[in-house]
Amino acid sequence: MTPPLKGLLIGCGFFSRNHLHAWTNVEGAAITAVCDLDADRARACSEDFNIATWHTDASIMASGKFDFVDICTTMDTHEALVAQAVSAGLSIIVQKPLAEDIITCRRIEANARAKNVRVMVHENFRFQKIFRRLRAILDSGEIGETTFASLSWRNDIDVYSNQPYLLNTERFMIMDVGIHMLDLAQFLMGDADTVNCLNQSVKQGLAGEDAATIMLHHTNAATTVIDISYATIRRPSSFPQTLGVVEGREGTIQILEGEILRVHTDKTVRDEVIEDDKRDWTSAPWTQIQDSIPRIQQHFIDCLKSTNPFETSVRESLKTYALAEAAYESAAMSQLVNIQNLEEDGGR
Ligand code: NAD
Ligand code: 89V
Repeated sequence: MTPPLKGLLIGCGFFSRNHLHAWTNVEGAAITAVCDLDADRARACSEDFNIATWHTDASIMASGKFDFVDICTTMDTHEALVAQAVSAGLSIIVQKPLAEDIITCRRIEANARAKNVRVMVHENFRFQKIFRRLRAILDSGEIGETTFASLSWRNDIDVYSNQPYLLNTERFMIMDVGIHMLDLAQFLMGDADTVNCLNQSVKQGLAGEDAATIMLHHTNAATTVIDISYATIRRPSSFPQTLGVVEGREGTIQILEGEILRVHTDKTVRDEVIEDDKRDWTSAPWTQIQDSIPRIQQHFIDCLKSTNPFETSVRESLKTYALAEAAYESAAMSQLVNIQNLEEDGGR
């Protein structure tokens, strides 16, 4: 029996507890130490999750005690932490957003590639059960070639109490939520090449946009419309559900509240209710997001062991961050933007 891969978790803040719970569900790996600049946070995670050691200096990555690192810090810290992990030769899973702009994302990717270190972005929306099932229905051909999709995230959850940094993030909604939708759009509909985007700042006092409407043209001529808002008053709130539709030449799949896929063909319609894994540590309203974390973390470990490519490798993710960059460019210039060259070294 091969021993489990040993992991270091860096960043013991709000979302880290979901990572740590999820690592207890992952086969073939274990978190053997945690690290946070804040000793109280590091110690609390170590004690609460029965993890032997805790640290306050990320240079412990170079101790030779770990096989991988799980970076659960905010995007402003990712380039430095990934660089330290690359230098230590550790495989890396790093939380979204990878970085605040495409130039930094490209630098992170190029540095890891140059040293042949494997890096995956923890982008978990595509690992939600409802989207794994939706992808499987598309793969079955039941609704034919896709032509249109809409992905909608509209609620007014108080995201700011748990994630206060979002109040002061200048590139807010597209980098925090839009990045999930842009990855989902590519996961479901394929690569995109042009972007049209309108941003809005609805809630008073935020540094960045809290609503955006993005239209993608996919290379197979399909269109995706993404609409996101943290300023939408609806009761009950639909948080954290992504709602919408995928249309094909032979049918339609609606993504409905209550994690329901409604599959229409010319002659039939059926509902599929997607149940979460009923883990004892997940709880409303975060269940749908929490439920995806063991799945993405297991994918990371399985790919490390099998050398199969990560679905959300840092290289693949450059497409997503190029679309996000293009969305900001489009909103600033009020025009359509082609992402050509944006994801490549030396691009804009
Ligand atoms: P947070 O600010 O609550 O926690 C981050 C922690 O990292 C802090 O405790 C900080 O002290 C620590 N840290 C920062 N730099 C460090 C360093 N160099 N060495 C050691 N520790 C360091 O942040 P959070 O809300 O937990 O979010 C972390 C990331 O997770 C964000 O990028 C966020 O977008 C993402 N997130 C993802 C999901 C999801 O996967 N669906 C949900 C929520 C948040
Ligand atoms: O899930 C996330 O990435 C969080 C949220 C979108 C809920 O704000 O940052």
